[in-house]
Amino acid sequence: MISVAMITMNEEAAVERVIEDIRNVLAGREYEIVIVDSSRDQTPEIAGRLGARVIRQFPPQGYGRAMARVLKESLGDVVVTLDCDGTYPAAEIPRIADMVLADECDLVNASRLEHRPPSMPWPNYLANWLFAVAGRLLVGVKSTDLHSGMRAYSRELIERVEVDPNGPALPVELLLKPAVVGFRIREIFIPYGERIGETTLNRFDSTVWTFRRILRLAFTRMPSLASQKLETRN
Ligand SMILES: Nc1nc2c(ncn2[C@@H]2O[C@H](COP(=O)(O)OP(=O)(O)OP(=O)(O)O)[C@@H](O)[C@H]2O)c(=O)[nH]1
Ligand SMILES: [Mg+2]
Repeated sequence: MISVAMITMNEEAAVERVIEDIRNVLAGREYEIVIVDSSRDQTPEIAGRLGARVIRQFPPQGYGRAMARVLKESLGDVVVTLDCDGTYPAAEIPRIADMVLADECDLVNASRLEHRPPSMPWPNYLANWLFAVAGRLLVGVKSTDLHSGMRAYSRELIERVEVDPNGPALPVELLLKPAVVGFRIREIFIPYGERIGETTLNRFDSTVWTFRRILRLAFTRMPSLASQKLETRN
């Protein structure tokens, strides 16, 4: 089964379109849509009416705690995440889910940064570029987009990799940490659209936390997946 996992905070202008796109593209497949919602508006009611399983997290506890929760609540063999704001192409969900289901890899990162998307302001683009270079030089992971919100994760990865849900920039850790311990990462390029509704991104906090997470991974020794598996067998 495919889980499509989203977190939402006041996305009532976008949620209906996003869920309908997901339902259309996954028609005929076995799937669930799981949402952790921290909205004050009608987002949870609309999502529930359209068949999503909605878990309320209120008052809001931040992106990281909501994302960590929705990953834990998802039941699928593969879990696909995307923002609920119309920026990510639902049409790519089957492709990245199938890459994991076919065991081609454990994580697919859908990168927005083959070129600068017109919808991404220059400062964000340059910051993302800098983060990618830092990830490459400091952690040794070759990715063009550490902050993509569109990923497919295998069930095994979600169950084995522990992340720190406190603070912004969790997508950075959700990509780099699995790579460091030895999970197989693949990257594809996707188009990135204009956002419907208001952003929650705080550029300053996000930048500080991106580097904090990169440096933590660069300077902490982590047991590899192979040795962890050996330990569980012994
Ligand atoms: N449940 C919950 N969802 C959140 C919280 N903060 C953000 N979100 C959701 O997380 C997703 C990503 O947030 P965005 O505001 O799109 O941030 P972004 O993608 O970095 O910024 P944009 O490029 O402007 O889209 C959206 O679906 C938000 O509704 C939170 O504290 N709780
Ligand atoms: Mg977004």
